[in-house]
Amino acid sequence: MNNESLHIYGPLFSPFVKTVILVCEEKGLNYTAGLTIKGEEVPFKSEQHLKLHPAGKVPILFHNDFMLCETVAICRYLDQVFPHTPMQPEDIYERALHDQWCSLLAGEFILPLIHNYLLEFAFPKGENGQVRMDKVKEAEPLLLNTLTKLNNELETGKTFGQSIFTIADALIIPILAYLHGLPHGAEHLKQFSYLQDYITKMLNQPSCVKLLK
Ligand SMILES: N[C@@H](CCC(=O)N[C@@H](CS)C(=O)NCC(=O)O)C(=O)O
Repeated sequence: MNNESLHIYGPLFSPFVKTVILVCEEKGLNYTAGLTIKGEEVPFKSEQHLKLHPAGKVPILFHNDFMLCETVAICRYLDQVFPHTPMQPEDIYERALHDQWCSLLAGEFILPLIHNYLLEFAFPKGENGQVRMDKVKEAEPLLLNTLTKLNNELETGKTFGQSIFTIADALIIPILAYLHGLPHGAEHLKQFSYLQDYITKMLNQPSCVKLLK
């Protein structure tokens, strides 16, 4: 991709931005990332940002003159345009199930974990910047429910952590790495042996070592 330009708009701490970066890393692409567009700062939720994403979210991909929103759409696009190092199964049924899990992760599982649990640790809103443990407690049932579902899916051995590192892996590992790095989250993860093994395996993947460790 000699004269091509590939830029990911969004803050580097965002798990969804990290997903797109992992895809670029896996494919060995040259890319830039951050809250800039064409070298100019564009603040999160600024008028300019809100004009670009219909729901005012990140990431947004800029590939030459083409712009694309929504993490899963971006990852599929990158996998199609840069097909070396494929990140989706070839078999039609396996691919359909992979698509299903990408939708489930992006639409159902990741956001509740961020909004109800992780954001309280990342940006504590209690007195003197303390984590509000009552809010954390409230979020725990949903956290445990989500982790149980992921652990059960891992037990089937069909979806995540297969012979190729997939878009589904790139979607879930940033959020699991955040949880794993948080003493409170790591404690919960101890009950889920398949998830623990999966996290250990994924965090040894070179792109994850570079971005998530
Ligand atoms: N549906 C979006 C979700 C992305 C998302 O929620 N990103 C967060 C940052 S991690 C965001 O932009 N939050 C701002 C907001 O919810 O208004 C996608 O899959 O790309």
